[in-house]
Amino acid sequence: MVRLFVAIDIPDNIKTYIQGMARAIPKARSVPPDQLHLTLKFIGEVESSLLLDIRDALGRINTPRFSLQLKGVGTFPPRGIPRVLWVGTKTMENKDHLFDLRKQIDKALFAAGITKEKKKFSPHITLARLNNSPIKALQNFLAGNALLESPWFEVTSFTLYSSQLTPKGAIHTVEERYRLR
Ligand code: 2AM
Repeated sequence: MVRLFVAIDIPDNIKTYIQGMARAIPKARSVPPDQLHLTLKFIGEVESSLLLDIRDALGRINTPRFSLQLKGVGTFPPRGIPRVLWVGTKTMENKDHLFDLRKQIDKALFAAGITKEKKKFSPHITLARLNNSPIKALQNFLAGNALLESPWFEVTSFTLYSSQLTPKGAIHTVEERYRLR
Protein backbone atom coordinates (compact mmCIF):
# COMPACT_ATOMS: atom_id res chain seq x y z
CA MET A 1 0.00 0.00 0.00
CA VAL A 2 1.07 3.57 -0.58
CA ARG A 3 -0.32 6.77 0.97
CA LEU A 4 -0.70 9.52 -1.63
CA PHE A 5 -1.74 13.14 -1.94
CA VAL A 6 -1.62 15.83 -4.61
CA ALA A 7 -0.41 19.29 -3.68
CA ILE A 8 0.84 22.65 -4.84
CA ASP A 9 4.35 23.44 -3.66
CA ILE A 10 5.04 26.84 -2.15
CA PRO A 11 8.13 28.61 -3.58
CA ASP A 12 10.96 29.11 -1.05
CA ASN A 13 10.78 32.91 -1.23
CA ILE A 14 7.06 32.77 -0.36
CA LYS A 15 7.63 30.28 2.47
CA THR A 16 9.73 32.92 4.22
CA TYR A 17 6.49 34.86 4.83
CA ILE A 18 4.94 32.01 6.81
CA GLN A 19 7.55 29.60 8.11
CA GLY A 20 8.10 29.60 11.86
CA MET A 21 5.00 31.75 12.37
CA ALA A 22 3.42 29.38 14.87
CA ARG A 23 6.50 29.25 17.10
CA ALA A 24 4.93 31.67 19.59
CA ILE A 25 1.92 29.41 20.18
CA PRO A 26 2.28 26.89 23.00
CA LYS A 27 1.48 23.27 22.11
CA ALA A 28 1.56 24.00 18.36
CA ARG A 29 3.56 21.54 16.22
CA SER A 30 4.79 23.50 13.22
CA VAL A 31 4.89 21.84 9.79
CA PRO A 32 8.59 21.71 8.77
CA PRO A 33 9.31 24.36 6.07
CA ASP A 34 10.13 21.71 3.45
CA GLN A 35 6.65 20.20 3.96
CA LEU A 36 4.56 23.37 3.62
CA HIS A 37 2.11 22.77 0.76
CA LEU A 38 -1.45 23.33 -0.41
CA THR A 39 -3.26 19.99 -0.59
CA LEU A 40 -5.38 19.67 -3.74
CA LYS A 41 -6.49 16.11 -3.06
CA PHE A 42 -5.79 13.64 -0.30
CA ILE A 43 -5.87 10.23 -1.99
CA GLY A 44 -4.98 8.17 1.08
CA GLU A 45 -3.80 4.56 1.15
CA VAL A 46 -4.07 2.74 -2.19
CA GLU A 47 -2.65 -0.49 -3.59
CA SER A 48 0.83 0.19 -5.00
CA SER A 49 -0.35 -1.37 -8.27
CA LEU A 50 -2.65 1.66 -8.75
CA LEU A 51 0.25 4.10 -8.73
CA LEU A 52 0.93 3.83 -12.48
CA ASP A 53 -2.73 4.50 -13.37
CA ILE A 54 -2.79 7.46 -11.00
CA ARG A 55 0.39 8.92 -12.50
CA ASP A 56 -1.02 8.47 -16.02
CA ALA A 57 -4.36 10.04 -15.12
CA LEU A 58 -2.72 13.10 -13.57
CA GLY A 59 -0.44 13.42 -16.59
CA ARG A 60 -3.46 13.98 -18.84
CA ILE A 61 -4.57 17.09 -16.95
CA ASN A 62 -4.25 20.18 -19.09
CA THR A 63 -5.10 23.31 -17.13
CA PRO A 64 -3.47 26.73 -17.21
CA ARG A 65 -1.01 28.17 -14.72
CA PHE A 66 -2.31 30.85 -12.44
CA SER A 67 -1.34 33.39 -9.80
CA LEU A 68 -1.79 32.79 -6.11
CA GLN A 69 -1.25 34.80 -2.98
CA LEU A 70 -1.13 33.61 0.63
CA LYS A 71 -3.65 35.65 2.55
CA GLY A 72 -5.04 35.54 6.07
CA VAL A 73 -4.96 32.85 8.74
CA GLY A 74 -7.50 30.63 10.43
CA THR A 75 -8.12 27.41 12.32
CA PHE A 76 -9.91 24.11 11.66
CA PRO A 77 -12.43 22.98 12.61
CA PRO A 78 -14.44 26.22 12.39
CA ARG A 79 -16.20 25.33 15.66
CA GLY A 80 -14.94 23.34 18.61
CA ILE A 81 -11.36 22.74 19.69
CA PRO A 82 -8.95 24.10 17.05
CA ARG A 83 -6.74 21.33 15.67
CA VAL A 84 -5.12 22.93 12.64
CA LEU A 85 -3.67 26.39 12.13
CA TRP A 86 -3.63 27.46 8.50
CA VAL A 87 -2.80 30.22 6.03
CA GLY A 88 -5.41 31.00 3.39
CA THR A 89 -5.03 31.82 -0.31
CA LYS A 90 -6.37 34.22 -2.89
CA THR A 91 -6.42 33.84 -6.68
CA MET A 92 -6.12 36.66 -9.17
CA GLU A 93 -8.23 35.60 -12.12
CA ASN A 94 -12.02 35.86 -12.28
CA LYS A 95 -12.27 32.28 -13.42
CA ASP A 96 -10.93 30.33 -10.50
CA HIS A 97 -8.12 28.22 -11.90
CA LEU A 98 -7.30 26.80 -8.48
CA PHE A 99 -10.79 25.31 -8.07
CA ASP A 100 -10.74 24.18 -11.70
CA LEU A 101 -7.42 22.39 -11.18
CA ARG A 102 -8.81 20.67 -8.11
CA LYS A 103 -11.90 19.60 -10.13
CA GLN A 104 -9.77 18.25 -12.98
CA ILE A 105 -7.63 16.26 -10.51
CA ASP A 106 -10.71 14.79 -8.83
CA LYS A 107 -12.12 13.84 -12.24
CA ALA A 108 -8.88 12.30 -13.48
CA LEU A 109 -8.42 10.31 -10.29
CA PHE A 110 -12.03 9.10 -10.40
CA ALA A 111 -11.26 7.58 -13.79
CA ALA A 112 -8.32 5.82 -12.11
CA GLY A 113 -10.60 4.37 -9.44
CA ILE A 114 -10.26 6.93 -6.64
CA THR A 115 -13.49 8.08 -4.99
CA LYS A 116 -14.52 11.68 -5.53
CA GLU A 117 -14.17 14.15 -2.69
CA LYS A 118 -17.45 14.91 -0.93
CA LYS A 119 -16.07 17.65 1.28
CA LYS A 120 -16.03 21.22 -0.02
CA PHE A 121 -12.57 22.32 -1.11
CA SER A 122 -11.11 24.79 1.40
CA PRO A 123 -7.72 25.77 0.02
CA HIS A 124 -5.21 26.30 2.82
CA ILE A 125 -1.63 25.67 3.84
CA THR A 126 -1.38 23.93 7.20
CA LEU A 127 1.08 25.84 9.36
CA ALA A 128 0.82 23.82 12.55
CA ARG A 129 -1.16 21.13 14.29
CA LEU A 130 -2.56 22.14 17.65
CA ASN A 131 -2.85 20.04 20.77
CA ASN A 132 -4.94 22.04 23.22
CA SER A 133 -3.11 25.30 22.58
CA PRO A 134 -4.33 28.10 24.86
CA ILE A 135 -7.24 29.93 23.21
CA LYS A 136 -5.85 33.34 24.20
CA ALA A 137 -2.57 32.67 22.37
CA LEU A 138 -4.53 31.52 19.32
CA GLN A 139 -6.78 34.57 19.37
CA ASN A 140 -3.74 36.86 19.58
CA PHE A 141 -2.12 35.03 16.68
CA LEU A 142 -5.26 35.20 14.51
CA ALA A 143 -5.80 38.90 15.26
CA GLY A 144 -2.12 39.73 14.74
CA ASN A 145 -1.93 37.96 11.37
CA ALA A 146 -5.39 38.69 9.96
CA LEU A 147 -3.89 41.05 7.38
CA LEU A 148 -1.11 38.69 6.30
CA GLU A 149 -0.47 38.88 2.54
CA SER A 150 2.41 37.32 0.64
CA PRO A 151 3.55 38.58 -2.75
CA TRP A 152 1.75 36.99 -5.71
CA PHE A 153 3.45 33.95 -7.19
CA GLU A 154 2.80 31.80 -10.22
CA VAL A 155 1.66 28.21 -9.77
CA THR A 156 3.35 26.41 -12.67
CA SER A 157 3.02 22.80 -11.51
CA PHE A 158 1.40 20.41 -9.09
CA THR A 159 2.93 17.38 -7.43
CA LEU A 160 1.95 13.83 -6.59
CA TYR A 161 3.49 12.95 -3.21
CA SER A 162 3.72 9.72 -1.29
CA SER A 163 3.71 10.08 2.47
CA GLN A 164 5.28 7.72 4.94
CA LEU A 165 4.11 8.06 8.50
CA THR A 166 6.91 7.53 11.02
CA PRO A 167 7.12 8.12 14.79
CA LYS A 168 9.22 11.21 13.99
CA GLY A 169 6.57 12.60 11.63
CA ALA A 170 5.61 12.19 8.00
CA ILE A 171 8.17 11.83 5.21
CA HIS A 172 6.93 13.25 1.92
CA THR A 173 8.46 11.99 -1.32
CA VAL A 174 7.88 13.48 -4.78
CA GLU A 175 6.42 10.75 -7.01
CA GLU A 176 5.89 13.03 -10.01
CA ARG A 177 5.65 16.72 -10.79
CA TYR A 178 3.21 17.91 -13.49
CA ARG A 179 3.64 21.17 -15.40
CA LEU A 180 0.64 23.38 -15.92
CA ARG A 181 0.02 24.83 -19.36
P1 2AM B 1 -3.78 19.47 5.21
O1 2AM B 1 -3.46 19.90 3.82
O2 2AM B 1 -5.02 20.07 5.73
O3 2AM B 1 -2.62 19.61 6.13
C1 2AM B 1 -0.65 14.99 3.56
O4 2AM B 1 -0.93 14.20 4.67
C2 2AM B 1 -1.70 16.04 3.37
O5 2AM B 1 -2.96 15.44 3.16
C3 2AM B 1 -1.83 16.95 4.56
O6 2AM B 1 -1.44 18.21 4.16
C4 2AM B 1 -3.26 16.85 5.02
O7 2AM B 1 -4.07 17.93 5.15
C5 2AM B 1 -3.92 16.00 4.00
N1 2AM B 1 -4.62 14.94 4.71
C6 2AM B 1 -4.10 14.06 5.56
N2 2AM B 1 -5.02 13.22 6.02
C7 2AM B 1 -6.18 13.58 5.47
C8 2AM B 1 -7.49 13.07 5.54
N3 2AM B 1 -7.80 12.03 6.29
N4 2AM B 1 -8.43 13.70 4.83
C9 2AM B 1 -8.11 14.76 4.07
N5 2AM B 1 -6.89 15.27 3.95
C10 2AM B 1 -5.93 14.69 4.63
